Amino acid sequence: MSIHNAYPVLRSNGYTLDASPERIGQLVSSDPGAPINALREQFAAQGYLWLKGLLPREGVLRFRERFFGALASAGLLKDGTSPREGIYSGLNEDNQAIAKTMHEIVRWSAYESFCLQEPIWQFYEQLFDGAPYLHKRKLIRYTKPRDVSSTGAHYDLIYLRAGTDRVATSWIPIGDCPVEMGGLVYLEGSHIAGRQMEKEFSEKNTNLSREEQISAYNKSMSATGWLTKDLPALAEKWNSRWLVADYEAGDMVIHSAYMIHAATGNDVTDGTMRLSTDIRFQRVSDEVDVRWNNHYSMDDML
Ligand SMILES: O=C(O)CCC(=O)C(=O)O
Repeated sequence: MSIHNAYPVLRSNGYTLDASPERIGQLVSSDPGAPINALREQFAAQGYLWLKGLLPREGVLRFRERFFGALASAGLLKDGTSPREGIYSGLNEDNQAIAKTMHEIVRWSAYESFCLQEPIWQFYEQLFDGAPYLHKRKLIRYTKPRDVSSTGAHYDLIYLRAGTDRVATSWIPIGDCPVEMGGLVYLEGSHIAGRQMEKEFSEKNTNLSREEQISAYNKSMSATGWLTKDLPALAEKWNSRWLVADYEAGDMVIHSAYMIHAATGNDVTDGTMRLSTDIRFQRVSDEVDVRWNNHYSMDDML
């Protein structure tokens, strides 16, 4: 469904987003070919940039095909469908086999080179006006239709407190991701709130050990590090709107380390799975949070 006329009902972890115009809106898109100074200013003002069509679409779809192809033997895909479609089988997939393959996928050269394709690092080189560094810990996620759990509201610095705060996250849809498929949603203007919250956390945490201060799970945080799962209440609290988008393969959206974001559930009816990766860049000359110097693993506590 297009969001230009009406928003579909959007849910996140059992909460339904308020669809009033005061609480929901549309992400503003940017032309990746615009002058870099204009993009820098827009990034500083919005806390995000939705770079339409930065990547060659066919390459993104080929990577989708490779990803789901690797998980086909674990029973994830519907019989008779192609990995490029990524249609969920709806059967009991082999979760152990999936975990093993996911562990391998984050180490694939093909994945690394997807994340480091030229338009991405060249964009960051311009944005940062210096050599970019990609964190080794990279996340790739698929979401099945009707899965109730989705990413709760947070800003990324919660998990990255031991390095520079000049980190930018790239969230890349690997396939088309219309609003109802549950892509990333941003709380409008929340990079200001995120900065304020982080300041309050660090003031509260001065008496903690260094290890606790940098932990996303210290006593000032929730069990998951998320600010909340209740997206409607957060929008009320900050009198803001959740910004949503019909993402397409080839797009890349980036956000600052303070920008509050979350995901909504995948509510499509044709079984298509959402696939995306989220990866983090910074200037190579800035301090790196060493906890991100390893590949993702389920027990890395980040
Ligand atoms: O894809 C998701 O569900 C969450 C991604 C995320 O939190 C991020 O890009 O920082």
